[in-house]
Amino acid sequence: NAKAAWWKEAVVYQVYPASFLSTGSGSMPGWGDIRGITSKLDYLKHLGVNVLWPSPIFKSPQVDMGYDISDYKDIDPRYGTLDDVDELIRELKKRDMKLIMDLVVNHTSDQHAWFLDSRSSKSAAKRDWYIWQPAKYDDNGNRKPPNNWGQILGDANSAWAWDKETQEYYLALFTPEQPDLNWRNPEVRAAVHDVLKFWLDRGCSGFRMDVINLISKVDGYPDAPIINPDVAYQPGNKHFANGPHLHEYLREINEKVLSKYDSMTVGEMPFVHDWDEIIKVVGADRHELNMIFLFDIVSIDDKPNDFRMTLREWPKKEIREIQTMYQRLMLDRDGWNSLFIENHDNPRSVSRYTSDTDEHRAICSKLLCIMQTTLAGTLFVYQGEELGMRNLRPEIPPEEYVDIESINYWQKMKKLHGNDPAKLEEARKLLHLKARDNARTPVQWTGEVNAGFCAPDVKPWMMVNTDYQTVNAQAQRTYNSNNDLSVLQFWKRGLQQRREHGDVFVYGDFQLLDDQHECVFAYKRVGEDGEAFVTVLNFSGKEVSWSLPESAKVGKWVVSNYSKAAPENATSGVLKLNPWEGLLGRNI
Ligand code: TEU
Repeated sequence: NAKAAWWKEAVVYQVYPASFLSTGSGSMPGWGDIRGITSKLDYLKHLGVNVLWPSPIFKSPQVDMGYDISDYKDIDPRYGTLDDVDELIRELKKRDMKLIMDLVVNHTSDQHAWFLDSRSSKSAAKRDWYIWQPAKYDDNGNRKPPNNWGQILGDANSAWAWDKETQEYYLALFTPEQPDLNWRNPEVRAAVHDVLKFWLDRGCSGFRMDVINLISKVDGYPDAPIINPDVAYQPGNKHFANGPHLHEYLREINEKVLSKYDSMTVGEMPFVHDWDEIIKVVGADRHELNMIFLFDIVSIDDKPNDFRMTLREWPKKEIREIQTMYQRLMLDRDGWNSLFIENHDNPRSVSRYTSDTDEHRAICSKLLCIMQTTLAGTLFVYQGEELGMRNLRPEIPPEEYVDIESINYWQKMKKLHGNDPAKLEEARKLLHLKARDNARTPVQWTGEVNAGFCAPDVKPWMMVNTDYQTVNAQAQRTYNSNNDLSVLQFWKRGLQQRREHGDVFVYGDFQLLDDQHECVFAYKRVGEDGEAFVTVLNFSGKEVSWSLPESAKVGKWVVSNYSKAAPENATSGVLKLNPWEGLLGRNI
């Protein structure tokens, strides 16, 4: 296969280090650490993972859980030391696994030495490393920020923060503690290249690049269109997502650094839906990035063009429509894409796209597993997804949420709707459904106190989900109580199948079998040598009848989320699908 590459076949596992496993080797009790990750490499290897991506472990004040970095070349003591990372890399290599680092270079922490210098005076050497603008004034002489862009992680506020000392605003799209770097300055770009080299030379094999499409802002900082008239500040996306110099900066990174190493890159790319623009970044001949994270699926329940803490009803068939677009992007336009439905910024997939009731949680986690392991793209699994971990239970009071976005949202809602219990209740429900906290609870390893995440007498940095006694890795080591595969075993088998039939599942053609049905997503994958599989997924809690088309006759069903044995469904004609049933069969 001429188009084969290790990073296309890779199964990447995202670790959220604070919540993965705490061995007590870091400086903070109840906080996950690097040695905790190293100690679980055999677990990951057996699962079928070959690339590890930890969310940022660099030195950080942790205002946004490490997405605010104060030193790119050192490790936060809460996680351990550089020596621990070297050991992690050695242990990964022993197992033929790779490490990619989370590179956050749209912004730094306000405690980074670069920013401390930049804010020290208007004539500081690094003043121009960040984005400084003078204030504006209204008719009454009141000071105003340069424009109406809203802060992404606290949409009541301005994206511009006022610096009293030097009497100017600096741009900080996420929180005031995360000032945006000025990529127009070649010194900034050289400093970033140097960071990449540092980690590649240390043995890491690439990068996940945080909001990499926001690094080039339009000149003049025009106001954003008014989406929500109730608030002063608006989403400014269109003025900084895929801005004027993005491609130039990405090619420069490639030419000066990445092209000299055998590495992989995955860029986070929110707010972009224009396929011509997307292919410019991931087209095989473009030399920009290997792949990106697109946001259509993980923002399926956001109001269009609005902030993430909004909610809309969405028809089930949209999953099919988006996945089909993504598949076509790769096959028809020679691009490549990532395949993910969970990460640390989103609620759990089983809760969000399917049903997480005790009755359906395992079935639905397996349904999603069948989808993820049989589509084209580089597959990303988020910690706990392989266990069918679900959202926090709805009765948890908002005051217990710890993420900065959740805290900002809840404070804003209390201010806006403090006297309106109905509206406040609506906001509480939204928080429960959308909070990033849902994905950040400690991994549930066992049914013991603290779910085996940290010692029983230590308080974990954030609450453990209350369902840990039933949902945990130990309970899923073998068959579950019905003598059926556990979610974990099901994932293991799914990943093994994907590996064994990579020509079909990673590289093969994708043929959608029905573009009309309200909730069935069915497709055929065909390898170069003609080997083919049929996937049928019922994305609804109802029984559904669905006819297999002539082109998709099945010789044998090989996987069902309802039974361990070969499923008894019909292999041609009308299929009866159970609620949330997923099937995989060999095509004849
Ligand atoms: O996220 C960027 C991003 O656009 C979203 O996923 C974001 O969290 C969401 O829109 C908030 O409403 C990345 C990181 O993954 C996230 O954890 C960081 O907070 C953010 O960048 C800033 O570095």
